Amino acid sequence: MIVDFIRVHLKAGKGGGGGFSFARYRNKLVGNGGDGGKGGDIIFKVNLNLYDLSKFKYRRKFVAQDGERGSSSLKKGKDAPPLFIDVPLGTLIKDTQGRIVADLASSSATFLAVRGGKPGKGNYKRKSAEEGKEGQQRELILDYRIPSDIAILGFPNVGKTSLLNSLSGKEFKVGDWPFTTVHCQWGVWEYKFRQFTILDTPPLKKKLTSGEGEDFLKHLFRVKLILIVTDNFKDGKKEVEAVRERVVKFEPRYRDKKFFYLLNKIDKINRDFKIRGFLPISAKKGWGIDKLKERLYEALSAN
Ligand SMILES: Nc1nc2c(ncn2[C@@H]2O[C@H](COP(=O)(O)OP(=O)(O)OP(=O)(O)O)[C@@H](O)[C@H]2O)c(=O)[nH]1
Ligand SMILES: [Mg+2]
Repeated sequence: MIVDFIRVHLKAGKGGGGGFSFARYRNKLVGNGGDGGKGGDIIFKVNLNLYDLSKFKYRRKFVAQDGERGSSSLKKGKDAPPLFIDVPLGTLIKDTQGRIVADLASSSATFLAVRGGKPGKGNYKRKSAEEGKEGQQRELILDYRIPSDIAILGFPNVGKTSLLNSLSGKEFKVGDWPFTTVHCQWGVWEYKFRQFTILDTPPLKKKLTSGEGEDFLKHLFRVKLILIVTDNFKDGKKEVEAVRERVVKFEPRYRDKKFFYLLNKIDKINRDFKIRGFLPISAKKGWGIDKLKERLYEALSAN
């Protein structure tokens, strides 16, 4: 199971205190303490080898190093190094009110979350040395949204995972019973020298009881194209529209995504089966898959 939501507590480093020391100069004691070093910042950065937030189950509190104290002969304390926290590509960083403060959606994205404290001045040219300032503290929420180009959605047992397998050449578990897939899983589809990520989702329930959530729909956030699959030859249109409605109800902004409707299992009827508004396929036999690939490629290549 992927961990996709976690709260972390951050504390940046305190600034180093100013040095307090004296040197004798023309028979007088003169202050010569150097300034302190800056406290360490905490910065989030993307690590492409991470695929969820499970590492944060073991550590949620992060404290950056304090700056070094200044010392005699005007020697400045060392600045503390920043503490980098690696997160998977696709992590949203939110404040505790749920507002997005950063979206780490590219491999080079970083986010300076808390700043280290300012250092104190040493006691040269002043009577005493200053203390360094405390570093910022902050609670943040990490909300991972799988970076994927395409998502496959539908009611139970319609052949979503079979389609993922057919496109990606993988062998995720397929079963002739509902709710075979219990968590989101993804594969890579390579076509014409490009790579696309495809997300397979757990099935939507035909009827939701009140209070029941389908939180995995949050992973459609980054998806450009949604494939709604049905195997209902009679009422397929109604079914895919019910799925679409559920998606848009979950997040009204999903309305702007591209939707394709797929009628699967046409091998149960015949190879040339056609129905308006649907791409007919057989994920099992590979029928219609080449045409589907071409349509997906076109849709993803257009802006
Ligand atoms: N005849 C036929 N059977 C198919 C086809 N695609 C999938 N199936 C079968 O339908 C059943 C369900 O397939 P899955 O791919 O697990 O369906 P799913 O939508 O991922 O199921 P859940 O994860 O439980 O929602 C399996 O027995 C598959 O072998 C197809 O094109 N033709
Ligand atoms: Mg499945």
